[in-house]
Amino acid sequence: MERKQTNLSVSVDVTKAKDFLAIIDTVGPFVCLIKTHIDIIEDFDSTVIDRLQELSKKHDFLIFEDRKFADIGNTVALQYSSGVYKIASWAHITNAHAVPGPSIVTGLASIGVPLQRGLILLAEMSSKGALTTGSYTEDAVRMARARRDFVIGFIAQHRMETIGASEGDDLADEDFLVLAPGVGLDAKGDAMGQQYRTPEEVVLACGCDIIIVGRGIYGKSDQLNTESVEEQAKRYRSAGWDAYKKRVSL
Ligand code: S5P
Repeated sequence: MERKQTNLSVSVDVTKAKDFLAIIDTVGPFVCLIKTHIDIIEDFDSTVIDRLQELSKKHDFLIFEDRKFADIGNTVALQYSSGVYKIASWAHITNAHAVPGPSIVTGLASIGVPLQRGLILLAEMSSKGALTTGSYTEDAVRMARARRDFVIGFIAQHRMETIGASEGDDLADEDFLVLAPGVGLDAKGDAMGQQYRTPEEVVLACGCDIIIVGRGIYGKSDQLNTESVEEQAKRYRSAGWDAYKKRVSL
C-alpha cells in the first residue's frame, strides 16, 4: 500500500478469462490487491493462473481469492489445496466465514501457513440484513486473535480494534487489516441487497484500511471499456488514498 500509495482492491467478478485478464492488466498499476472469484470464469484453465501470477509481478499487487470457505477443517483444507483451482498454490490471501468456529482456521492453516499465506475472516458483511452482527462479529475477532500467525485481517464495515476484547487482553501490537467491500461513488446499492458507502465513509469515518470495488470500476462486464476502467480505477484510488491519508494524519 505504501509503495504504490494505494488502498484500492479491485474485485474482478467477470466470467470470461479474456475480460478478467484485461481488467487486471488495466487496473494493476493502481491497486494493492486484486480480488478474484476464480470459480465464475467459464473458460478457466491453468494458463489463467499463470497469466494472473505474471500480472501480479508486473504490477506489484497481491492476489486475494474470495473463496469464503465455510466448512469443517478437514473439508476446507481439501478445498483450499486441491480440486480444479488449487487455490493455496497461487492466492496470497483467501477468506473464510467464522460460522464453523476455530476449526475452520485450523484446517486452512494446515495448508496455508507452510506456504506463508494469509487468511481474512468475514466479521461483517455488506449485504442488507446480514446476520454478521453483535456477538458473531466479536467471536470472529476472537478467532483471529487466537491465530495471529495466519489471520491477517477482516472483511468488515468498521475497524475491529477493541471489538471482542476482554479486560487484560494486550492489544497494543494488534494491527489487523480491515478490508471493506460495498464501496461505490455513484450508487447506493444494487437490486440484490448489496449496499454501497463512499470511500470517505468507509475509510475515514469507519476506520477501514482497504476499499474493495467491483462494478463501480468495470461497470457491466458485457460492455467492457478499458479506457473507462482505467479512469474509474484512478478515481477510486485517489478517493480511497485521500481518505486514508486524512485518517492517519488525524
Ligand atoms: O460482505 C461482503 C463481502 C464480500 S467479500 N460483501 C461483498 O460484496 N463482498 C464481495 O465484494 C462480493 O463477493 C463481490 O465480489 C465484491 C463486491 O462487488 P461490487 O461489484 O458490489 O463492488
